Amino acid sequence: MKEHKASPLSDYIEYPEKEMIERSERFYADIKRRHSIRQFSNRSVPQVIIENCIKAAGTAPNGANHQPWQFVAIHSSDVKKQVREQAELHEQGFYAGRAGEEWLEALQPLGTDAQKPYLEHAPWLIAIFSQKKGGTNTGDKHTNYYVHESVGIATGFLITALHNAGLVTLTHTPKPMSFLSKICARPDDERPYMLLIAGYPDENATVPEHAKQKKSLEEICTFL
Ligand code: IYR
Repeated sequence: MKEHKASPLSDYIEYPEKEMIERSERFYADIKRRHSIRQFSNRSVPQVIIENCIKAAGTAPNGANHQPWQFVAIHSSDVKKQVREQAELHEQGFYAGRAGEEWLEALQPLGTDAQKPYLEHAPWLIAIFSQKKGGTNTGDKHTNYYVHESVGIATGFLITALHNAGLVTLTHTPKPMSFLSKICARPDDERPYMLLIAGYPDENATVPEHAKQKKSLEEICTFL
């Protein structure tokens, strides 16, 4: 490697192989219980939990460590109402035909429609923005690299962290999402990436049978 400033890896933990197997099994058993939920309770969730989960997301690997993301955690009822109104407006067009027949057919087993009451009822919406320009220091205006990959991984960390904390989530990607930039007052060089809904499940929450159908290891993985 070329010369660069570095410090020793001091927080790595090596587990005995048996424990590694157990840990990998336990993690799989736990993450298997994560489901996208569309029926949320309006029970409140302390902000510190959301803060900790976003801090976890902020540790994701990313291009040149520019951390090309911004998380807007929305708790305000007024802002949530605006998001719901705008999202439903766009979704109405989507479900009325913009999606096209094939897409609507693919969504049929999920039971989704243009109504998004959870955007108002869930305690937290987290709007995730990607930054084309930036740098390791806030305010930098350098080029960012692998922005989509970086923000995607951070979003995965966030979903996992929220699940680990005991909350449920829904990834929502209304199309177009530009209204989120306006509502969240984000600058032009940031793009809305995804909207996460987070909270407790409604006591009658359901999981579509379709969503439980996971491909087997043999189907998703090849060992060479
Ligand atoms: N954004 C729409 C449609 C939708 C699209 C996909 I792909 C999904 O997996 C689920 C929904 C909506 O939220 O209803």
